[in-house]
Amino acid sequence: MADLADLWAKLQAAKDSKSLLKKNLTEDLYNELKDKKTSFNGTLADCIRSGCENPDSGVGIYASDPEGYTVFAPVLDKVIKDYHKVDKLDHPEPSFGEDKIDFGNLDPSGELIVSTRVRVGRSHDSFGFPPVLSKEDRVNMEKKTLEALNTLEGDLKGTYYPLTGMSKETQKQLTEDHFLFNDSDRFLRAAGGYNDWPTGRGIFHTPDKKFLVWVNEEDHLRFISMQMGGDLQEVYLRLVKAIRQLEKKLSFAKREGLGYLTFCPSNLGTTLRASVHIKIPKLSATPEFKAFCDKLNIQARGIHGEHTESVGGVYDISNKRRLGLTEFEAIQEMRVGVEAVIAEEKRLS
Ligand code: ADP
Ligand code: CIR
Repeated sequence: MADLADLWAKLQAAKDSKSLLKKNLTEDLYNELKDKKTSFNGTLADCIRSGCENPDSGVGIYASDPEGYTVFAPVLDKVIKDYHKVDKLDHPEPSFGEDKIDFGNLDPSGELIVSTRVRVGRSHDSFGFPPVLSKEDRVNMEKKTLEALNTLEGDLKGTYYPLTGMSKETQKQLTEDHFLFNDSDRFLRAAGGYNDWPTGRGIFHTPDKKFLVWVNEEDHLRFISMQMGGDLQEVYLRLVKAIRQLEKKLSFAKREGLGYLTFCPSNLGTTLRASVHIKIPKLSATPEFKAFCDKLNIQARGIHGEHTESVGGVYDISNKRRLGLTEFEAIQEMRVGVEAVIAEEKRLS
């Protein structure tokens, strides 16, 4: 694996790189940080490897471990402010607003919304992120996660399916059906995200697959609530209930002003992405589609995840902001955005 000096040379040679790493890691900062190490043995090389090896990165930097957000703060804070478009890192305390929710089903007639999903990422504060983990760490982390998941009850009770031993066909089917992750992201690969694959990775889900947990994908944990149709309230409340139960059993990495810590600085804060798969052939065909979404702080993706294409006019529409607002505000921003998308699609039809 390339050492830090080689990575830095590659970054300097990448004159056309538009990444936030390239923009924010100045020579002075590089010199200030190059010999630093976290207590998890995380280094600057662990943080910047992906961005140096992939000059076409958008962000280009990950945190080596939860403490990396402190030790490498001189560069990470700049990237975080830049990515999330905030001047100050003063993310509020979590507030899910369960008692204030009144949004119900966003598409009661079921004409446009195919399915609804809300996810958050969480990290164990006692483990590093992928670049500093050993195979043994991954196995221990999986064990600790499972002990907590196995305490879930009622409609959250489920079964864990490790990737080790799962047939390729099952993995493919679960991925196509939008339930499972795979190892196909070259940015994450370069960051060490697939080291020791598939050890320690797996998926926990309820029999109806409405509550799922991704174990050791990009983040230590991704909690996911999803179902067919547009009942955002039911999906969100199920996720909040799961978070409430699991935070009693596990201690999650969190930092004042940054919220919950994730491997990629783009996911920090609430870590919440609430999305619908929605049929919008008319609106998506207009030249103003992107501007329409930007104005509402929502983002359109293809239906097989980030960087994929739309199929048949169906898009993944989600909240864009995750840092600097509460969970309740993020879900409301998504709701308002999706309602506006539905109204516009109907107007154009
Ligand atoms: P995330 O970072 O939120 O996990 P991705 O864009 O990588 O997002 O998507 C992960 C998976 O979740 C993909 O298979 C995607 O198709 C699926 N997904 C996202 N939103 C929805 C939704 N509203 N309904 C069904 N599947 C969804
Ligand atoms: C990049 O920098 O482009 C990759 N490391 C992926 C960043 C992922 N997050 C994002 O754009 N939301």
